[in-house]
Amino acid sequence: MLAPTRDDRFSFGLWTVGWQARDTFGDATRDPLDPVEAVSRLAELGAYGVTLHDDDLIPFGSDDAERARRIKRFRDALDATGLVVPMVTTNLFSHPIFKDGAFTSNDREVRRYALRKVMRNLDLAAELGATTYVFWGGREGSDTDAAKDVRAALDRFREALDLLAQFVIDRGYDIRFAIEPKPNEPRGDILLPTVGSALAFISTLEHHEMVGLNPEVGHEQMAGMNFVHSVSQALWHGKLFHIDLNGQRGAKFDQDLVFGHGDLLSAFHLVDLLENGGPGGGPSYDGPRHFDYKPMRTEDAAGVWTSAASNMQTYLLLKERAAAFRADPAVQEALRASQVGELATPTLGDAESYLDLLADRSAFEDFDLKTAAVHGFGFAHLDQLAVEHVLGAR
Ligand code: GLT
Ligand code: MN
Ligand code: MN
Repeated sequence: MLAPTRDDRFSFGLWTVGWQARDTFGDATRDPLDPVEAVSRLAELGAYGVTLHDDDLIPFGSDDAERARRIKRFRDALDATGLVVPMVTTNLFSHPIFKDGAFTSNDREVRRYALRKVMRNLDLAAELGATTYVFWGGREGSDTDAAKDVRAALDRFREALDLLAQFVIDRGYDIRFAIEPKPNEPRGDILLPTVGSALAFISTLEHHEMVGLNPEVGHEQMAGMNFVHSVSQALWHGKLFHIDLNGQRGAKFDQDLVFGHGDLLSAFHLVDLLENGGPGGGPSYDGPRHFDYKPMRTEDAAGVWTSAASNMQTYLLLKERAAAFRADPAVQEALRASQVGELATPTLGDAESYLDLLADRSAFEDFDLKTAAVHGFGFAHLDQLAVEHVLGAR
C-alpha cells in the first residue's frame, strides 16, 4: 500500500463521504455524517484538504447563532487536524426555489436570491482560506426547449459571474472561479455542457482572467468526450484551476465512481498528464487532486472510508505506473519511432514564410507521397506498452 501524504494534495468534498445514498428510487442507506468526523477521518487517511457547499456545513435555513456555532466547530476541527479548505462552492440546486435554475431561473427574484446566497458564502470561503470557488450549474438548463431562452440565460449567467467577480475584487479576496461543466442530470440539458462550451463562455466574461474550469472525469465522459483531451485543452488555455476526479462507465447517469474504477486507461493517461505533462512533458497541474465521488449505495460507514482511501490509492498507483512508463527505455524508443515528440516542432522553420514554403518543391511537387502513405506510425506497439505498464507487467 502506498501511503498518501499531505504533499499529494488530495482533497474530498464533504458531500462525497457524507452522501447518505438517497437516490431517485430509494431512501438513504446511511446515517448523516458529522462534518467534524469527516475532517478527522480524512486527515487520518492522508488527505490534505476538505471542500464544501454552504449547505453541507450549515443546513439551509439555519439562524445566525446556529450558523456561527457550526462554523466554529468546523474551524476547530481544521485547526486540530491541519486540514485545509482549498475550494468552496454553493448549493444552488437542492432547494425547491432552484427548480428552474439559480442564475438563470426564469424567475428574477430567484436569481437575485441566488446572487445573495453566493456572496454570503464567498465571505465564508475567504474566511476559511479557500482560493478556488466552484460553479456547478446543475439546475441551470431546461427540460423543454419551449421554456428556456438559452441566449437570455447565457446573458444572465454572464451577468452573475461578472457581478460576483467584481464582488471578489472589491473585497480583496484571493479567490478564482472555476466553472464545472456537465451535460445533463438533474436537468435534461444543462447550460455549458462540456469543457469546450465553458471555455468559449469564459472568454466573454468581464474578468475572464479570474475564471477557469473545474472539469470532472465522469461529466465529460457522459457526453462521450475524451477527458484527457478536455483537460489538455483546458491546460493549453491556462484554465485548469481545479479538477474533480472520479470514475464513469460510459454514457449513462452520473456514476461518481471511485477514481480509476471506470475507464482505467483514461485514468492512467490523465495521471500521466497531470504528473508528467503527458507526451509533451513539462509543467502541468499543481492544484488539489480533488475527489468528487459517491461511495456506492451498498456501502456502510466502513465501506465509505474504504472507498475514500481507494481513490487516493488508485491515484498513487497510477502515478507510480506513469513514472515507470516514462522511464522505460522501450517506451522512449517507441515514442521516437512513433514521432510523438516531432509534433512539438513548428511546421515552418524559424524565419520561413509561406512564400518559402511555396518555393520548397520538396514539400509538395517532389514530396514522396508513396513512402509517406505506406509508412506506419507504430502506435499499436506504444499503446500495448502503456497497457502493460498499467497492468504492472513491465
Ligand atoms: C454535486 C455535483 C458535483 C459538483 C458539486 C459542486 S455538487 O454533487 O454532482 O459534480 O462538483 O457543486
Ligand atoms: Mn458527477
Ligand atoms: Mn463535481
